Amino acid sequence: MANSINVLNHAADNIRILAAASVEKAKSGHPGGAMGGADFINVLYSEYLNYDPQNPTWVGRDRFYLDPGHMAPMLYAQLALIGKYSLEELAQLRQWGSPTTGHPEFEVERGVENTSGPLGQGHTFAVGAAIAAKFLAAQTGNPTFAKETIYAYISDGGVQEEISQGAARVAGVLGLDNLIMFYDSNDIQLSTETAEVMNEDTAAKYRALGWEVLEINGNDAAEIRKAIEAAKAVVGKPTLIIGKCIMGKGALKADGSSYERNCKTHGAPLGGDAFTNTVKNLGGDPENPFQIFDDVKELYAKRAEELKEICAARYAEEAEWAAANPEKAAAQADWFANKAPQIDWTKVEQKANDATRNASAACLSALAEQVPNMICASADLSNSDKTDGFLKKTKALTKDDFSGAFFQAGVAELTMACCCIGMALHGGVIPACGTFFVFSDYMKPAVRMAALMELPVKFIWTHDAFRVGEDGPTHEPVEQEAQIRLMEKLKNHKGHNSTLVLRPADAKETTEAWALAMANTATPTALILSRQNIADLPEGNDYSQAAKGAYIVAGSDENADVILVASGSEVSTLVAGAELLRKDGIKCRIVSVPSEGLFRSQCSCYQEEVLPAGVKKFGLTAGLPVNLQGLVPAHEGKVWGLESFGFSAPYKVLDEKLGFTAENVYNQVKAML
Ligand SMILES: Cc1ncc(C[n+]2csc(CCOP(=O)(O)OP(=O)(O)O)c2C)c(N)n1
Ligand SMILES: [Mg+2]
Repeated sequence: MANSINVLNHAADNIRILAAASVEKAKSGHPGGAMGGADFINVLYSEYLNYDPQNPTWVGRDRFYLDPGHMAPMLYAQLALIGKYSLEELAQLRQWGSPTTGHPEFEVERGVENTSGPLGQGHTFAVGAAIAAKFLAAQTGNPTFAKETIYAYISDGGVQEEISQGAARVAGVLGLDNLIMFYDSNDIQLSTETAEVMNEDTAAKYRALGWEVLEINGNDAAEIRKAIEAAKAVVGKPTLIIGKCIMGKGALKADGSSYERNCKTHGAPLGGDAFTNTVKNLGGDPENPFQIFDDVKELYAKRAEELKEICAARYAEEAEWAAANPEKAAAQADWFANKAPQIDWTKVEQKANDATRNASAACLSALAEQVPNMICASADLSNSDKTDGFLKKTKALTKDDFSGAFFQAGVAELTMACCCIGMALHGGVIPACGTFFVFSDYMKPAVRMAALMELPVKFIWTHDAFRVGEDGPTHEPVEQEAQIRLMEKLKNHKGHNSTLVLRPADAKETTEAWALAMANTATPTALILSRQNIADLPEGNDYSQAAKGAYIVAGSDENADVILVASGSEVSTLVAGAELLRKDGIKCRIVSVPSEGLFRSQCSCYQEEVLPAGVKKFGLTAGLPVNLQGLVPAHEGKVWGLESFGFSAPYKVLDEKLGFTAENVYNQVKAML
């Protein structure tokens, strides 16, 4: 029997009270939006969201992504109603050591699939999760994935963020009918009313992008219910439910007048008498606001019973599928356990003196054949960033066919990165995405989130230096490597480098880099690859040492007079420079450093062995000199790098003009010794 609207309204008021009370207690946070959205989240959790309270990581669960992470008090209050957070924990909102942090990232065990601090990314993660569910349904045949619904919650800020264009385009073009997004359209944002900055017809915009759009009163439980029913029945399109919501619903000021629709409730406690009046108005006890009403307990106890039946039926279907497909079921279990896939790298054959982007294509080709749960994406550059190595062995995901494994993201780097993060959040999928290195700038906010959340997304960045040449300075990365290497220096909460950044020196080292990337299930990995061909490192080079982050290249001299240090294509320039130096009797050691972060994670004895203190050093980098200054201290030598933006010219001319030649290595080292 359907729940009475009175009980649903009472439960929504309960959420409003708990959200406002936790912000009040914390003396910090965002009550207004949370109070307005309470009706939607309550109808969703009490009647529609399918999850297993006893098994929060159930692979086939529905998922709820909250784009406006500032509304976390609403989510925590809702999760308290289903027993995932205690009332004491709500009272500890935003405090040191408390699980009720501001803008929580993800905590699946406690029911938080994700909330986004940076507005706009969160609902794009949901798009990625919806892609993952469709892909897994096609790959495994497990009927559970086809029954999964991804719910996203977006607010005015998320709609205004540019990424919403990319997210909506992708969801529309792929016909993600497993995605239902609720837009909390409350006409208010942080510092203004929404009308001051936005006069678009949002419904028409989403319709034009291929969405079903429903417009309702977002504080009316019956309308919310009807809209979710209608959305679930839509085939071939994602659905946007635009709910007109009242910011701070039920809030009263200290003088008893309405405190609804007021920007001030966006990001500050209601405060003193306003809080007291509001709680009373909502039927709570201002002295003791952290309570769950008895009828609300009953509502959720009833839902828990329903969920037992729903889950039992779904588990039975899954078991039947697993019995008929034991190998796929075993593989699926490994995928969701985030196990590194077994890969036969001997299948990868590298051509001599190849560009590392081509070497990456050879690796991707093997991965497409050997890793069935990998999705590779490109932002419309697959033939340049060489993710086409993967594409050639599979096909693109399309609206009617998710049996491929290539995601054509269109020219939308941030959207692509966030979709990949969403796939990783969903679980079961290993996402990778490629574009030009200079456009990593468009992706940085997502890389940061992947790093913070410890998600093993692979970022493939090619055209790694000024050797893009004729395309000119806009296309030539200079400071990008320094930027991304900061993420190697930044530790995650487990104490590990938050991102693994690898810039391999030649084709064979690229295979090692990809092997490290695929073995790294703990953090994102960035691969920085060359456009131009690179001479192979000397015969006999032990590439397995790349796993140590830096190592002595084959052919280095004993008792070196100078140590030459670089990553990527500059290593081969050092090798050529060393040939000239040796003619003068100068003994050279060459060190390839695909990852300083990884090298700094080795024991100090190894670091000292490779780069002993007191020996002269020369570093060569096509990026900012800071890339190598941690390895080449000023008192021991110098770093030759780029000090300015690049220039437009054929790359061989640029090499000459900018000093990336064997002759310049010779001259610089001679001047130093
Ligand atoms: C990328 C990004 N920019 C800015 C902010 C800061 N911020 C948080 S909420 C908000 C306003 C959001 O308004 P809306 O989404 O309508 O939420 P409401 O006020 O309705 O709760 C802003 C600017 C942010 N979290 N993320
Ligand atoms: Mg708003």
